[in-house]
Amino acid sequence: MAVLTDKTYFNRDSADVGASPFGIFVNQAGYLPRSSKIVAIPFECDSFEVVNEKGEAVFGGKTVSRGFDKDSGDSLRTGDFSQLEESGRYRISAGGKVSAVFEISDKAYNNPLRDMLRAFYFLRCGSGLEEKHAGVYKHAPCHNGTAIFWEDRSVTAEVSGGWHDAGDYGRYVTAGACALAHLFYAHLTFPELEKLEMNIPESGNGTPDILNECRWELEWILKMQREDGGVYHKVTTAMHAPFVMPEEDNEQLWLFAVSSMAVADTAAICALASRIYMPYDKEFSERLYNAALLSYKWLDENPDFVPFSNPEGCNTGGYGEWEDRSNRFWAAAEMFVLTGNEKYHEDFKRLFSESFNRTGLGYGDVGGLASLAYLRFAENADESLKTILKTDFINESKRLKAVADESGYGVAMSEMNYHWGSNMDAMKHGMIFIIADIITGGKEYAPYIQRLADYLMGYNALGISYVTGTGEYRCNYPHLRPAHADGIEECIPGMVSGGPNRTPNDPDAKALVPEGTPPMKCFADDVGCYSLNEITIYWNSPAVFVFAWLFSGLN
Ligand code: 9MR
Ligand code: ZN
Repeated sequence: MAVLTDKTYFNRDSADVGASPFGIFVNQAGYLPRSSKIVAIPFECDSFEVVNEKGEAVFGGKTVSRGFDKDSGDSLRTGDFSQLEESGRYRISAGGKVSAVFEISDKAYNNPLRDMLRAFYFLRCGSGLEEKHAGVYKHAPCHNGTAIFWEDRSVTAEVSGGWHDAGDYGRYVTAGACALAHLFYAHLTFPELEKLEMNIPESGNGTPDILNECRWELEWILKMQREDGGVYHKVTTAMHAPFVMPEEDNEQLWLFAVSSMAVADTAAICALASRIYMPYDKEFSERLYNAALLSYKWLDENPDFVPFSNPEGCNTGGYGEWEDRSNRFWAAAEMFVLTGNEKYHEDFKRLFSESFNRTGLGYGDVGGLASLAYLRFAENADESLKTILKTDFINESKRLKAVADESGYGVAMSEMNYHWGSNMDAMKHGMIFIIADIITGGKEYAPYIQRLADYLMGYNALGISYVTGTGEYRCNYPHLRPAHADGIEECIPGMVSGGPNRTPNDPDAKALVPEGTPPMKCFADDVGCYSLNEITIYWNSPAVFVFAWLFSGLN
């Protein structure tokens, strides 16, 4: 389990899965001096101490009983050490147990955030990774062969580039657009991010590195667009590759059918990107603008939902959706913001009350991205619609706050959030709180955002940091092909694991997680468990957004 024990894919010891060597749980990435700081103690104990590196107790406090916490299955106590603001490295000790080491520092989140952004670089497809940027994780170019259209084998295209989606080597347009949107809105919301130098091939070219990295994905999305504005839903091999390095996955690449989600998301992300890259590269911005127009034209000409599901003979990711209204809503919003053209405004208004979630921020539920665009960046917006959208985010935040207040850990996660990719929900909830605070100009949700960030980094029922490379006790065996195939014990850093899933969906997870395990503990740091411990670009991206908020010191 994690990096502290000797466990590999082929030498699995189920007995230690989930067992932290620490009995007390904190955010192992650490805390900013002035942030709210809470420790979780899952046993009876009245008081706790914070101990510095010399072993001196520098702070003491009483614990508070949180009663029985049903999501963790523990009788829980918490201790508040927010008043300790002095920079340093500490552990917490209580009842004869200790926590992992953590730091209090103005820079606590710099490295974790940089790692989570650099994770996208490590997922780059096509170019290969050079040692000067990737260090020991360097690898040769991959997936550069010509792709054939599954439905008409006389059609071929060169679609190299982009990011590997996840633990697999597929590249999927809607997933990519969602991750890009989180990163772009982080860039627009937290200008401090520009200061993060990422050591990627483009570093130092005058464009912020976050935008340099995003361009790698955008250039690929542009290649996925056909001349008629239609966009292939994905490019993958027919079947998932075995656990080999990307350059060893040499099976034929296939382009799969156009879906209206992929087209709408392309229009939306290209419109958003067009205005973002304008100050840095006018020519690129214009290409994006034209691509957005072209895909929007396709949407106009194809008003019906064009779903996607895998054809027979293909088992890679589906990313099917039940509707495309939220995608079209997002496209209309971004096009209106970009152009100010009333045509798009009319489309936005027409879609406004269709049945989808106007605060959704996931790959299959992008209405919240549209709302964000309209609320924050539309000129000549309709004030009454803005009021409704503000209320949507505020109401959702109130609902999530109530959920957090019910939870022993104070995290805005309810039982139903512990599904495949639960850490995305945790980070999306953080985004909702941040957006609510921004639009109201308040700081009401700061402690709730902090708690979710804490949760990701070790303040949880397993005491594990779900981010590779961060924390003394952390995920190290995610379901990520190169991380296994490279033979290097320490995982590529900055990868956000999917997290606990109360209904494990893969055979290894079913074998490792006993039935009846409380939701927050339905996890194993095991490379086989793709429904617990995979990584994806769109789980990293909302984490970047939340940690960018912390990094910017807005808490
Ligand atoms: O993230 C997706 C999750 O919400 C779904 O429940 C799951 C099953 O359909 O698929 C996940 O997406 C996977 C994708 O299909 C292929 N690449 C890896 C993704 C993460 O597991
Ligand atoms: Zn590749």
